[in-house]
Amino acid sequence: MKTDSPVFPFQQREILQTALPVEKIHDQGLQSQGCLYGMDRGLPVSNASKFPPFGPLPTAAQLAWQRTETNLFVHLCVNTFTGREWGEGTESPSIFNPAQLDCRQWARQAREAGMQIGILTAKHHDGFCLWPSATTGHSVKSSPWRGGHGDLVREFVDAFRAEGLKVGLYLSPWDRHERCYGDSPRYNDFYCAQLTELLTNYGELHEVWFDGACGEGPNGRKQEYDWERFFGLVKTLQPGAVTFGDGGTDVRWVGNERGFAGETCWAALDPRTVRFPGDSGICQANDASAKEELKRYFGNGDAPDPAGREPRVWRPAECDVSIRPGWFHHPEEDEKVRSEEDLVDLYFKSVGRNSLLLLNIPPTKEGLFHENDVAAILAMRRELDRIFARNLAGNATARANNEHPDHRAANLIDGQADTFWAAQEPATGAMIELELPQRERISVISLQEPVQLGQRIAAYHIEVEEAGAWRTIARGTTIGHKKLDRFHPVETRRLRLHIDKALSTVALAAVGIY
Ligand code: FUL
Repeated sequence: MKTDSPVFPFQQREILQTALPVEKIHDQGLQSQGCLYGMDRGLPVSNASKFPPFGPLPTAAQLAWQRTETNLFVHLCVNTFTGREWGEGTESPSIFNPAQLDCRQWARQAREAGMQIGILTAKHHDGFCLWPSATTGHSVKSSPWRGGHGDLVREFVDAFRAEGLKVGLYLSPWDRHERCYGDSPRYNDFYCAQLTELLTNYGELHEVWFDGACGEGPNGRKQEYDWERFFGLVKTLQPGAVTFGDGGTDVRWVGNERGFAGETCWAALDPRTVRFPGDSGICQANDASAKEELKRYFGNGDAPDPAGREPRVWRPAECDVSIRPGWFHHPEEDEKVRSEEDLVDLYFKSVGRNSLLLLNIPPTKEGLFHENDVAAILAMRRELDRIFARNLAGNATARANNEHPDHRAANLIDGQADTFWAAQEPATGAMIELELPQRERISVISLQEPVQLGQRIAAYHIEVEEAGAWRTIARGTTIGHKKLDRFHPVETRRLRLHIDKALSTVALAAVGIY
């Protein structure tokens, strides 16, 4: 696969060309939300001044977000009571009554499963609001739940924070209930008023999720979203939150809802591919193959251009996926919950491919997580804890064939996320040898780049010594925040990591051996 240039053939790129020219995006300062070059950004970097960053860099919020690794999505709305996946917008609020709702149950299970951010659908496409919004009567205040005095967003954020978790909110731009939808300026005002309520009344948010889905047919109401205004509101009112949208601005969709990133996964993206921040181009790409191409592209991202000619922004991929076939709870799917093995596999294909796993668990009509879902996430966590229980690299010695005097190979195994090994400039290839005190059986290797200085590794392979000979056990392309390689267990004492290609001087933060 081509990884050093955009994966689009030129003509398809033309179709998806930006409505706002890229210079305009720069002028409007939007690019600076995700891709400043420079070190003065509050990022944790040791000896930063002595080692040059490369390409676009994460903001502090993007870096903190990526380090959360596994997060929880919660889909609840009128669909939970109608059995649908997309509501029509005509549902009566009187059907919404999750009588035993207990957000503390969700939060406790999420914490036990190792999740760090909980994201709730405050409003899905049907327009029903889980908080008593002043903008509409189509909300919990018109429902029998808590006698019409409830605020589910409030209960959610309080419960998650009480369990030590962070929170995020999803507010669907597509609204099938609201009558002014399609009257673009009016609906944009309406949407911004809802967004402002969520951004100002519920304390600190860590992620705001803008869903790109829109099922309006050819005769539907055509709404022109004011994305710039939406993203601007978040930046002003919740500067510590990342914004998720198909193409960004801070976090991009991975291009599928099956929970995996591309094997090659750059955190960077060419901002011209998305017509403007928040717009995937998918709605506009009417040719099916162009849509598929775009989705694949989101899984891979774009390599930074060492010559600096191609514009790139830092927009790591998020893998959103449901634990069941649907996003909402349907009792007939209670036996179709993903298995522990499947969830662990998703972890390796999302977190283990420089992405992040956002796993959806839909509460039942009663307002509780179903026991099958709870059992599955707890089993997943137990298995991950078992796999990663002991990092054998902690007792190893590390030697590199090329070592920067300030960034020694020993930094790879010191257990510190912010220290790193680097080669003497300008080496774009290098080799590290790790020696364990005795032979060990191993089946997983974890690699991490110091992404606060950019993402640069493009190809590597790992060898183990067996009976005096070296055998390749894994090969990969990108690493980024984290790359996990799983292989048939081998017994060895010595391993070699060859960085075969990097776009700038090689640097690596950590090696884990399990
Ligand atoms: C999609 C939506 O249409 C689904 O209902 C769900 O919310 C998923 C996370 O995003 O675009």
